[in-house]
Amino acid sequence: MRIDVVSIFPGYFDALELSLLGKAKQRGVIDVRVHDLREHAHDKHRTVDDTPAGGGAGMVMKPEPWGEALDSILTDPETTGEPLIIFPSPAGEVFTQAMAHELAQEPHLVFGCGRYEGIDQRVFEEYAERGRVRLVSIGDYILNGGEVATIAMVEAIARLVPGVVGNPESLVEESHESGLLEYPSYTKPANWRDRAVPPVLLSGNHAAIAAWRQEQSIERTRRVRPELLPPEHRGESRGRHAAD
Ligand code: 6GU
Repeated sequence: MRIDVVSIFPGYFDALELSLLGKAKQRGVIDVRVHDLREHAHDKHRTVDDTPAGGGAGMVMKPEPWGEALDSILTDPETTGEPLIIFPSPAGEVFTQAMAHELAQEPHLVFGCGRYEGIDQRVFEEYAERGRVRLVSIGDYILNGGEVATIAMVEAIARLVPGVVGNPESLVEESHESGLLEYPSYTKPANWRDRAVPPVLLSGNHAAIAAWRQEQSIERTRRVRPELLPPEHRGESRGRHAAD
């Protein structure tokens, strides 16, 4: 999978060199290319923003650097097919695990990270007319720009690309994959500061362990995220646990 990122802060994406994603990059499973938007601003100060048309607070990103940056990716001889362009935006559709799976099927994603009060609307219109564009939010809160949202989305998407996560089984039992939150995990020692690992997990009874985990997932989801459960399963919680 190829991923291009356009940003005025390319340094944010140094984080993608670390851990599993960094190794996947080294192995060539994912090909991440980060572009500095300012390379496409040609005045003395490399200006990428200007005052909003119609007045008001803040600054808006100018369309010309965006047009040049995105065109250079789209016309790159190594770009084949039609990349999906994602603009992280608190005004977009909400990113979910289902969307991560959908986007992990794409051979080429382009993330356009806006800052300030956003990007001139004509940029979205231009690329939506010429290809595929989605505005995507990572949740109902405001970040200063699309960079951190892009890192979150790239991590969620890339770990679903075959060959990025070493043991694909570790992908299936996680929160949100089943529609439920994940059950609690324990390791050794069997007792730590007078706290015991639940005995069923040491019983060797695999059916009983699976049943306990399922029950823990449902109960945790009911307590913490009841809206994830079908309405008929949203009954009274048995009370909030200290660690939730
Ligand atoms: Cl994608 N961008 C910004 N600036 N803030 C956000 C967001 C995105 N998603 C949630 N908050």
